[in-house]
Amino acid sequence: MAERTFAIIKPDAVERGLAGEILARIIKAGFTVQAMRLQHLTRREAEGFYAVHKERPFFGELTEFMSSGPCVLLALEAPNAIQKWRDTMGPTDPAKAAPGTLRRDFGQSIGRNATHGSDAPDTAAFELGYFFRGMELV
Ligand code: FUP
Repeated sequence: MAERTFAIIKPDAVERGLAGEILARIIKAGFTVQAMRLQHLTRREAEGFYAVHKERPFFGELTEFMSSGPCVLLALEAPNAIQKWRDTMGPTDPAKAAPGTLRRDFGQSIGRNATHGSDAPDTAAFELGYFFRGMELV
C-alpha cells in the first residue's frame, strides 16, 4: 500500500546546484512526487519544524543553516515510503553513509547533509501538515 513521507532538499544542496540531480534520483528510486515547493524558511519556521530538537546543543546551528537559503520541500509517495526514503538518504552523518546514498554522495557534514526525511509515521504526518495544505496532498 502506498505511504507518504516528507522530504527536504536542504539549503546546502540547493545552493550547490544539486536539486535536479537529487530529484532525478528520487524518481529513479520509484517515488512519486506528490507536492513540491521551493521555499526559503524563516528562522522561526525552521525552529517550529525542528521543535523536537530544541533542547539539543546543535539546535541553534541547525535552524540557522536551515534558514540560510531556499529548500525544496517534497511530499513523496511509494510503498513503504518512510523507510525507503531513509534508506535512499543514508544515515545522518555522511561519513557513515554507504556509497550511492544521497547523504554520502552529496552531504558534506552531519549538519550540511543534503536531505531530510521523516523518521516515523507520526513525524511524517506532522511534517507533511506543517508545510503542505490538505488540498495539495489529495
Ligand atoms: P535525521 O533524522 O537523520 O535528519 O537526524 P536527526 O533527527 O538526529 O537530526 C536532525 C538534524 O540535526 C540532522 F539532519 C542534522 C542535525 N544534527 C547536527 O547538526 N548535529 C548532530 O549531532 C545531530 C544532528
